[in-house]
Amino acid sequence: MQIRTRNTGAGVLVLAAALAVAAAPVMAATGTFRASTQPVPHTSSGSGLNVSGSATLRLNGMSNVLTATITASGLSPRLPHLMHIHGVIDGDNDCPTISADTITVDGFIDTPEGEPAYGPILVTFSTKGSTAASAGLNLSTAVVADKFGRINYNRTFKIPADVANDLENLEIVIHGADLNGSGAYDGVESALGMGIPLEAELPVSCGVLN
Ligand SMILES: [Cu+2]
Repeated sequence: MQIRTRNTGAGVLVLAAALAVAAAPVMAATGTFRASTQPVPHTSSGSGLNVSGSATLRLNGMSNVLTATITASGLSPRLPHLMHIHGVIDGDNDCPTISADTITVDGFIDTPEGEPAYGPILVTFSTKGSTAASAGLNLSTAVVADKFGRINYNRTFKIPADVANDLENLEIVIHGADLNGSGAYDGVESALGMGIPLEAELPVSCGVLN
């Protein structure tokens, strides 16, 4: 049997479309990324450190719109908990071990000490307003745990293209522990400065997205 190819206009269109795809910028994969977050392994003790959670991020790779669902338990009740996507784009990211406790050697892995492992803030899981890294320490828009120390966060928003392209290489980090059980973030100031107590920024749960 002989198969003949006819040179139709449609063939030219298919070729043109293929070239257009090749020339387009790299698009993020549409899909679901998950992280199971585990307690950050501090050796010093305090309230609100035994935090485990689950993050499900659904990404639309066309628009870079992310629908994030994050649940966690074991958090300090009725207090705001900063949550972020951390990482170095295309870098080697992971959750910190206690060997990260190198700056203030106090048995706690604070946010700056954890950064060599999990990288800088890339996205802020705020409840309203900005979700940019620059909103990362804004306690007034952070999710607040209920009286049982649980959070159930859900928000849909656009993320930067480079973050969308590298989601499977990044981490979810949840912060904040009322170490002394005073009902507020107080006590020693964070190494981050800016008047923020260590309790407010202390990483308590971390998980690798995949
Ligand atoms: Cu963080």
